[in-house]
Amino acid sequence: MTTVIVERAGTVARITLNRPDKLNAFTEELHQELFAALGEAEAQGARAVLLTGAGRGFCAGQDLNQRKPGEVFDSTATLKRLYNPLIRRIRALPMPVVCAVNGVAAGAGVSLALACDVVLAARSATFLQAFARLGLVPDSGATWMLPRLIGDARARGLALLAEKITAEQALSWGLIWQVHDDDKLMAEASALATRLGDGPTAGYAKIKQAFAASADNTLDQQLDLEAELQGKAAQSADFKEGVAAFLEKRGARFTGR
Ligand code: T3D
Repeated sequence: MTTVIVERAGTVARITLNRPDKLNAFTEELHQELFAALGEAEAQGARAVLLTGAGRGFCAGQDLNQRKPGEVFDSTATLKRLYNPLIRRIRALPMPVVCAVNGVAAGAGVSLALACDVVLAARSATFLQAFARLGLVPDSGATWMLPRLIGDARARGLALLAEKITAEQALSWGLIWQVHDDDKLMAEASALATRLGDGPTAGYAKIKQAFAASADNTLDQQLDLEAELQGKAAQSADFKEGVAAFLEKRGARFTGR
């Protein structure tokens, strides 16, 4: 792989987008390699994924060198073939996915970050719904995720005005989980990913399943789903360990099963 770096640290698969000179903008190759890296992480039993970008940017969305005026391309086909499967793949991963937004995230780069479960950002990072600057529509899930995370008014403002917001603003609006000083971001993100990677993996998968379903469910349906998932979680080795650790006043040693 050249546009993506995959490293394993204990239970965590760290995936770094690696086109720093172009702020890690998406090419076909980067799409293919990122998709493959996520599959590899799951196949090799990683219990958490940490996604970040090399250099000063996180991801600047579609590489616009491949959208030059006069060139033939089909954006609907590209979204259906590359972007949408990527967002679905991340959402469907059973293990927690931590995103460390190390610099600017623009266009589908924002959607990529927001598809992850826990998003941390460097204090200097920015978020830009760049689409309207180009006459495009926010994509890769942006029009679904943004109103749910920050409300309709802010989502529409970001999409229509295409103004950059800072990491602090993203945090105060509820778009992301935490902001860290630039030089601390990766240490904080790695520690968080390791904590999740050493956690009750099967239980986390059920938590993700419950949240995924909640967007379309009524409260009644969600109550039923929670009861069903809890029944399974309560049969797990990790629940037994969690209770034993509590009663013995020690830290739990989860195996993920
Ligand atoms: O057809 C379809 O596939 C539809 C799907 C669309 C999905 C999308 O994501 S559409 C949105 C595409 N992205 C953008 O519109 C963002 C474009 N980039 C920017 O607006 C700015 O670069 C940033 C705000 C992200 C960062 O600005 P700044 O000043 O910090 O950096 P810069 O100087 O503009 O960029 C640094 C380099 O990265 C520069 O290359 P150079 O001149 O040094 O060789 C720049 O051209 C390159 N770069 C940044 N973004 C892209 C890019 N190259 C290609 N594509 C990019 N998206």
